[in-house]
Amino acid sequence: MKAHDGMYIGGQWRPAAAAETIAVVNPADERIIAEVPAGVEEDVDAAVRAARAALPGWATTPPAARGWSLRVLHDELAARKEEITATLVAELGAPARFAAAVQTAAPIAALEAYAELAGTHPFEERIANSTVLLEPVGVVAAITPWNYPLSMIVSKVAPALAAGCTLVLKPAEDTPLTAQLFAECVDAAGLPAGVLNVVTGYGHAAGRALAAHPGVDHVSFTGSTEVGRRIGALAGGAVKSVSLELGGKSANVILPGADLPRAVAAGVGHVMANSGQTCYAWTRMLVQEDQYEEAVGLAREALCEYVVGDPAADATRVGPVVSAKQRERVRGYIAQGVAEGARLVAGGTEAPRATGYFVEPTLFADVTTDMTIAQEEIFGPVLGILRYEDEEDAVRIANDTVYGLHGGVWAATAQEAVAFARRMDTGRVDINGAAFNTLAPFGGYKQSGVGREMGAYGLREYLQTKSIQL
Ligand code: TXE
Repeated sequence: MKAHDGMYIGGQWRPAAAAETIAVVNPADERIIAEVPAGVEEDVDAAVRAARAALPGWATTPPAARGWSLRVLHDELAARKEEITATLVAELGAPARFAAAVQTAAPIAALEAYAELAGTHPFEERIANSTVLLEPVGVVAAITPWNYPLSMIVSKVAPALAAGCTLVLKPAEDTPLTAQLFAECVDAAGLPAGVLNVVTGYGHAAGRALAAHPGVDHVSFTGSTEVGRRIGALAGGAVKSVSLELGGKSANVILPGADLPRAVAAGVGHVMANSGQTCYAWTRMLVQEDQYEEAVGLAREALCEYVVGDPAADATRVGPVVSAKQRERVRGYIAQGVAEGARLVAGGTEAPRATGYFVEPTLFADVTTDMTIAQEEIFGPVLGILRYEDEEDAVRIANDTVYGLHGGVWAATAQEAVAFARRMDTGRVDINGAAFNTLAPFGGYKQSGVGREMGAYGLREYLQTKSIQL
């Protein structure tokens, strides 16, 4: 696959400072498809300088004009959507249909929404004798993960640019090609040099150097809670602001009276999407004990639809996980689930294909909150079903993890479901399969993170507040 051997800095592809490269592997066949440069401190420093140099001009560009630039960027991405999808299939192993609809079309639509928001968001308000100005926070470090490469880039770059910030993006080492394509689109859209810079590289080198760089004013990170904690500490020490979107262990609570077959099927689909590599996936399904075995049977049936296969094939619903490291991690959790006494209803540790990082879609019943698989993020196609006695018990179980990113509630009436949702310690809840709203705030309670993404709340992360008294 086509890849750049340099970094996109100051509106140009510049030679990387070091010779080391990172091999990009297609997780479906384990073949190396490209090499990208492994960025070092020198690359990061050059990128931060370019972002700083571009900041005064971009910050003072009228918001509507920034929105117009984002719209041009949107058009560039939309014109290359097939290429983006093919790249996502190749470097992530995302099934083609899912890659087109969810991994490509959805973030391109989100970008358009941000273009609109740049022109309409109030960057100034009056409070009694004060004028309150919302000003760009400055140079942003965006560190993104591999599971939704374009979505994660858009969810940081678009609001930051709309707010008037400039950025350095460090994409995940597993999926750098989508980020390079994104930089090409930024370039083609004619955005001012330096407003977006891309440094590919490893987290422990380029990522760490970027998060620690004194020329960065705000760090926006999505990834593991472990790394998020480190970045939070670094940012705190330097008194710079930070947004952290971390792991999840979300509960899908099915209350008696809900449409059980629909709720179970949707719950299974939520976890199997993107081969289970979704931070907000409903990985714990909670079912009342009287309906428990029926739900387990329905889930087993629903799982049959999630056939593992070549991600490039149209019919494939579950592709490989992103890397050998992730496959071993997921298999380790499955083995631990069995060892701790959960009932393996479907799937397991056996590889469904000889080549590629595939994991069998797996279903556990008799999962209890003390088990590792009920507490830790597995990040693979693995669903656990837990039993509850009554509503109090369901609330207790739903809230019994260190995470609080998302959740689902299914009930006979929306009113009943909303009453339950109010008691959940989580940042976002979908009732009875409600549609995903890209304008609604997304982010975590507890150890799922700090700050919000999406819509006006996402934009707010990149603004700082000044009040002028008259
Ligand atoms: O994440 P990392 P990994 C979870 C999920 C997964 C686990 C491990 O449970 O199984 O994390 O995945 C960069 N300073 N999520 O190892 O390491 C790294 O280069 C600065 C949930 O891939 O957190 C990449 O760009 N940056 C999650 C990004 O951080 C560093 C999505 C994420 O990588 C760094 C992905 C450092 N010291 C994984 N170390 C979600 N919330 O959606 C790494 N990075």
